[in-house]
Amino acid sequence: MGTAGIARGGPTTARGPAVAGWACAVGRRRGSREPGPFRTGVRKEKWTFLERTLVLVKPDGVQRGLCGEIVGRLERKGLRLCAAKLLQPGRELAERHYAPHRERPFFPGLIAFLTSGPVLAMVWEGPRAIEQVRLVMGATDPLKAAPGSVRGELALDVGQNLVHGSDGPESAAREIDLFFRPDEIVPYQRDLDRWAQGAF
Ligand code: RTP
Ligand code: MG
Repeated sequence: MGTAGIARGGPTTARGPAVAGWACAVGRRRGSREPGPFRTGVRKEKWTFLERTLVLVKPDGVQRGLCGEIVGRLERKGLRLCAAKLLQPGRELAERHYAPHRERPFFPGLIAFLTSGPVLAMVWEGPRAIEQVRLVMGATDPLKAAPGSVRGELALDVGQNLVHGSDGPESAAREIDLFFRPDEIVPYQRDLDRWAQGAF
């Protein structure tokens, strides 16, 4: 199974793969040895799942010195960084990563751009991390992105829009597997997760 979920095997939840370490530690279902779902909030009404998502600071973001800005925004959001590496994607990796867009007219330019310089590849995790990251990134076209988002505030061009985030559980699993081996993803907990991730 993909590493968007449990790094070393385990069940897949309805929202995609659950992340074993934190879910087990914080909210295993009473009497069950299965990780997650766990309850969030003191009223214990809402069930949610930790997700993992692939984030790339694209070549324009690295060249513009915006890695720290983008990492900082995701950290301040409360998400947890669990893998990171700087690499220059080759054509094969870039084409596999953006394979769903293979037939689109912008595909050749997209591949040329993604292979043009180093990217910072990361895995971030947290409750509904896939959507949370997309919110921090903003819409694909910077003209349509919310003003406070990365793209809305820092980008001008739809092609050079600084950052990539997986768009769903299946793509997250696929993309994390493309960029990271399972043993490169580091499960750990922070005390602040209790305060930032709704698991108090
Ligand atoms: P990403 O995959 O990079 O996170 O971006 P996204 O989900 O917001 O947008 P997506 O539809 O997946 O498109 C992937 C990337 O292709 C470039 N693009 N160019 N010229 C165009 O009309 C066009 N449309 C998309 C963008 O760089 C976009 O991020
Ligand atoms: Mg996309």
